[in-house]
Amino acid sequence: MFHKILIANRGEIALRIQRACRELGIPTVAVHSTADAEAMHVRLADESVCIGPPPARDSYLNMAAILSAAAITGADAIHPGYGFLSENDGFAEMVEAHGLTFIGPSPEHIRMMGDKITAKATMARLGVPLVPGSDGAVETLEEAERVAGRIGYPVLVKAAAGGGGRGMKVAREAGELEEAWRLARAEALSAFRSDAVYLEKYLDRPRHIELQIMADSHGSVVHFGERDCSIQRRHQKLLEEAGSPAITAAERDRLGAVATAALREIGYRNAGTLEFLYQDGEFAFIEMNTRLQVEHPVTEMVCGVDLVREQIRIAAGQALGYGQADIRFEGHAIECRITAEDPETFMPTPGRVSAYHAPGGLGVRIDSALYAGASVPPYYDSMIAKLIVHAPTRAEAIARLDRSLAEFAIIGIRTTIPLHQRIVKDASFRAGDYNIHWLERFVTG
Ligand code: MV4
Repeated sequence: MFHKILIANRGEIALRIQRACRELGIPTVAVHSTADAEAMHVRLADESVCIGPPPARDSYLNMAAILSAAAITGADAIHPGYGFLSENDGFAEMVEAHGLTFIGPSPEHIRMMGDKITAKATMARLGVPLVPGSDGAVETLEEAERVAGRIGYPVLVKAAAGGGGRGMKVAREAGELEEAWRLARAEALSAFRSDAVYLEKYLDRPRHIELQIMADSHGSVVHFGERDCSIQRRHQKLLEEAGSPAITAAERDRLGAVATAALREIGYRNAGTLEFLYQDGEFAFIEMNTRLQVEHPVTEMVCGVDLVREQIRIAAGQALGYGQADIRFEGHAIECRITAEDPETFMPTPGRVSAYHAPGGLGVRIDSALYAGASVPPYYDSMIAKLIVHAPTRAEAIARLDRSLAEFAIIGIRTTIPLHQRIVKDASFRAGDYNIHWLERFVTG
């Protein structure tokens, strides 16, 4: 097992990783920018190192500073959390080149899934269902026209290096293709320095359902079920559920079997998430995330597993020690991402939290680095707390969420708690009747 783990992240996820380390008896090193000198992830770590000024590119993305911090503290492994360097194959490679362990997949697998075209081709070869589309990259407008003619409009032009919706344009009919083609390529080039694009049939009202996978370095691969992440706005998720109100246990088992077989075949290691669109009873793979995700707690609550602990054990070479048949799904879990944003305009609201009171009681979990007197800096992601509830049924989880949101007091800055309070009272949310467009209409209408 590792002797000391450096956590290359901040906020709630840095705390989450520290908690897993502490339960495994492993000391932790926190890194922080000058803006985070008083942050909870620094206060609770065994050791801390300041790695630079507030802008992320000078601190939490500063690979040389992070590797130096690991060297001077004698850490033998680095957990990247999510965001920042978590899906940077060059960083994973550099960590290993310095004789340390990167707690995550191999650099090769990070690279493979970072290119959506390679990711799709790999999954297609292994029998995972895809959205109809181009066979790989589309090089010319003429080729795009041919593919669109074959799959039928509407189509989406997507950046190979894409993610978060950037470099993605819809063409509803043939007359819109040239414009979508040009815009997607230009946006891809400026955002990702690559103008490689591909085409897909546009699904107009899908749900966003993802499957949690865990693989050890001995060939064992299991899944921990799905999460429904359809409640989102501008590619930022607000609320996630495990399981999805839209799918049956039989559909989960079927998808899980195909996905785990595929990842076993490519020798994938550590945590991963396969993203699907689900519409008219069918799953279509779109992307794979090669990191721990923000919403992992809902999966932990229904499976009773510590996913970060599993990541660390696997990175240390340990076997999972259980199989798919040992994994049971119990009850229902929902997570609300609470951000320091105006609940109507979504403008960031950084500042000082003068008073703080978190909800509690049976089936309530708060993952947050907030405390009374804490400052929310303007430089980073605005998520300040995750409220996770677990109950035997979805209806009971919603009741628990409703009462927990009413208990939650974050004073001094505006937050999205009032928006979450409205969502949980909505009839169509309660019916589980929503898709990826639901929230946009809810907040504007
Ligand atoms: C799609 C789609 C509809 N049809 N692909 C958005 C970002 C990237 N992760 C994939 N995305 C989408 N791909 C086809 N063929 C709709 C979206 C999409 C979306 C997907 C998941 C979660 C939220 C979304 C919001 C808008 C669009």
